[in-house]
Formats: sequence, structure tokens, C-alpha cells
Amino acid sequence: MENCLFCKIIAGEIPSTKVYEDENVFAFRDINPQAPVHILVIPRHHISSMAAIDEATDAELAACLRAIRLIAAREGLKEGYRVVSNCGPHACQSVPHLHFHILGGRQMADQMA
Ligand code: DGP
Repeated sequence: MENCLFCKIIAGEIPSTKVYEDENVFAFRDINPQAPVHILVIPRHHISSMAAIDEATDAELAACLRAIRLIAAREGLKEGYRVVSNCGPHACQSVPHLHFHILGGRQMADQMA
């Protein structure tokens, strides 16, 4: 989608540190890491947020989840990791293209918010 930051990253118009891609998914390191490992997993197809996943195919959604598992394993996150998808203003979503944060490499707080 025109003017979508993450669509521009997928297209290579904005540089990123890619860690994984397949026909449905693109994944890259977050520009402002909140943990030693902080990776964003996004569908190639522009979907604005979790609130719009009816626009995604089951294959696209499954591909995102399978990519998360694969990337976490590749990154050596044996002690675990957190997966976060901020949806809308109450969750402080800042980029309106569905994305899953993988956070790992340190102990996470036991509070979600
Ligand atoms: P959220 O707040 O959940 O919408 O997360 C958006 C994330 O996107 C945030 O952690 C920072 C990251 N981000 C924003 N702009 C860029 C960029 O140009 N490159 C990369 N690699 N990450 C970005």
C-alpha cells in the first residue's frame, strides 16, 4: 500500500535488516530494540492490524506464526520469548501494518502492560 512504512520496507524502498522472508512473510530487526533480540514479523499483504485480519488468508496468518517459531529458534531463544501485536491507539500501535514483535534474549517483566 502506498505510504505504508512497512510496505516500503518489504519493497526495499526503505532499508532494513532482514532476518527472514517467504512468499507470505517478511521479518526484520526493529529500529528501536527493546530487548537483545527484537524482530518484527509482518505479512507481505497489507493488513492494517489485528482488527483487520478478516482481510488476510488463513495461509498468511499461519505463515506469520510459523515464521515466528522458526526465527525464534534461529535466534537461539531457548529460554523463551514474548510475541506482541499492538492493535490500535489504546495499544499504542504506531505503524498501521499488522506486525508481531518477537522480544527475547532477556527476562521479561511478569506484567503485560
Ligand atoms: P508498534 O508501536 O507496535 O506499532 O511498533 C512499531 C515498531 O516499528 C516500533 O517498535 C519501531 C519500529 N519501526 C518504526 N519505523 C521503523 C523503521 O523504519 N525500520 C525498522 N526496522 N523498524 C521501525
